[in-house]
Amino acid sequence: MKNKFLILRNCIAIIFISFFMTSEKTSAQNNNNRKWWKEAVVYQIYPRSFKDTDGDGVGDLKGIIEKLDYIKSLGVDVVWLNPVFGSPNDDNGYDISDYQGIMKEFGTMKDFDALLKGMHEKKIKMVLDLVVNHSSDEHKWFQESKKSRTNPYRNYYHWWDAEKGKPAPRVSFFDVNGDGWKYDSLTNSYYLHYFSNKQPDLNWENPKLRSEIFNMMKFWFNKGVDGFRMDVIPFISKDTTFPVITKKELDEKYHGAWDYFYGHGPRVHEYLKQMNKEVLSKYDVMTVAEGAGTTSDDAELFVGEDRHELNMLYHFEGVSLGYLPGQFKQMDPKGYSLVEFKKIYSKWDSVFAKKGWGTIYLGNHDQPRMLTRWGNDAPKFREASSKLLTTFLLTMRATPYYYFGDELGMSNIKFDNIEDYRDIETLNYYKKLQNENGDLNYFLQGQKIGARDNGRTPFQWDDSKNAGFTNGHPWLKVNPNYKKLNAAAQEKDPNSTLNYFRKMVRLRKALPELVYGKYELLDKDNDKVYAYTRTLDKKKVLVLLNFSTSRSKFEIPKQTGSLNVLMNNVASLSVKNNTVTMEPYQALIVRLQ
Ligand code: TEU
Repeated sequence: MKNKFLILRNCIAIIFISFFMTSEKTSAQNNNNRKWWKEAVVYQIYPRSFKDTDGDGVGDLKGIIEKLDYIKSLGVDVVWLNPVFGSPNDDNGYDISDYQGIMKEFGTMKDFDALLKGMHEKKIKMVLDLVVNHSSDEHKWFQESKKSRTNPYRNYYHWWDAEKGKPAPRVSFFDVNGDGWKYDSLTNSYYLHYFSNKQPDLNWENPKLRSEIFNMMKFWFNKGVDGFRMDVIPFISKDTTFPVITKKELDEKYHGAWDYFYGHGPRVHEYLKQMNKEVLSKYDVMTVAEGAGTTSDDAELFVGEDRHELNMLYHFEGVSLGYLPGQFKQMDPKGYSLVEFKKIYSKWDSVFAKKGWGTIYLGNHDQPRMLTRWGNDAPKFREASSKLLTTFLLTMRATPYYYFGDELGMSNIKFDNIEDYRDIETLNYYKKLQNENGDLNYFLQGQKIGARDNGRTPFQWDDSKNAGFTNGHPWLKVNPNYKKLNAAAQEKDPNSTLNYFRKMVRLRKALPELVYGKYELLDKDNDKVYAYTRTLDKKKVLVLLNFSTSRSKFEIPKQTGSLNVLMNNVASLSVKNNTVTMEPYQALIVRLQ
């Protein structure tokens, strides 16, 4: 009897141990690839528009400090701040004149240190913006560089001596004439600028410049900063013979796109490897490449673990969908195709399924408000479609980059007049069109959807003057819908978009399958419903998103018992025989057996 009991006990023990070992193995496999920055939800703050405390109409660091409890209440782990460094603000901080100082409108280094400390005390990490493809022309390096051809800083930038003739054309994104070279009579030379002529491109060929940048990065990491988002980082390497690029060559080799040409410089990966070896590998930090000029074919070269370069990359393929080809940010009157949308995000999931890691975003400071662009800002659909987009962002296999104000369902301001715009991109494109006798009206219509300023209007805190953003005159108009649409009102409503975002963040944190699980697209040709599953260790959830203004049916895999619904963005649920009839913009997350 005793023996029998022992055998049974041992058998149970063996079964238990082997079960434990297999489950250990699976979680160990996952553990190997687990990283805090994969599990994080990143909240992007455009400091200029978040909260002003000194009445100059521009947000500041003290304003962010004041709102730390709010940020914490969202449940996010990381805050990415757009550039906070010394800058004359030709391009709102993307033109840096002092990499180790704070922009005077935003405050002082003391404020910065207090902000970093305050965030860390609340267990929120801070990511800064690294803008090193170019500096400001007011940076002391450039001020020196332009003085003479023999100045020690001459080679910090790309100069072309005019006696060699005009340099081969390069396109500038923000230049009034679209010209990427600017002539400087003082030294009878041209300098290169891919963006505005106040943003000269830095010369990464020069090892001294590289070491200045690496030291500057160490300065911030030694302060305790947790990572960098790297502005147009694929553009840093140039063929400095500046060969002629013919239209034919551009079309055949570079998909007809200047940014693709710029993103494929000869030494970019060598530079990033050096940066990794000398700086990044020495700290536990996260890095994300703004992947301008890259495609799914070369993304892995930047972020594959075996490459020792960067952690994550964000692509532009998703946010470019729906614009008419060859035109500047003009929406296709038919809107965007959901089938194409699914194709793009599914393809990018597969890119990072084995190597590297992706990001997901639908809005940022260069984009219009996600609600207007990807959802529906008509009053009837605002709330549901805003929650649906939040559901999408927080259920994909990629680190979500969530743009401040989207949790309220903020929408495009849609200015009628050019005078209301502040963004250099819009203003200079307008001037360019004026010079060319272009159709200004058509352009302004397009900007109501596409302009960057739509995503930069001040945060709507409450219904007091200027939405509680400033006591002064806001640098950019506040969206008049703030009277109803503001954080204070949404705090009080358990069903607000704000509280929905909080719930979604909590759900993502509670279910590892939403972070690491395998992604599978269902019913790919359905042009109304975006459906996918996320599976990890036999745990499976189904995400159903009705991206349309009409009721849509969707057949779900057969379930025993009643449907286990984890999330529903509308009050009702209609299921019959495994067919769900979804309300316009309904989003559901269902646990599958
Ligand atoms: O944006 C890079 C970039 O590719 C932009 O040209 C982008 O395509 C454009 O804004 C879309 O309208 C980065 C920054 O995010 C942006 O704010 C800066 O203006 C730009 O670099 C220059 O630093």
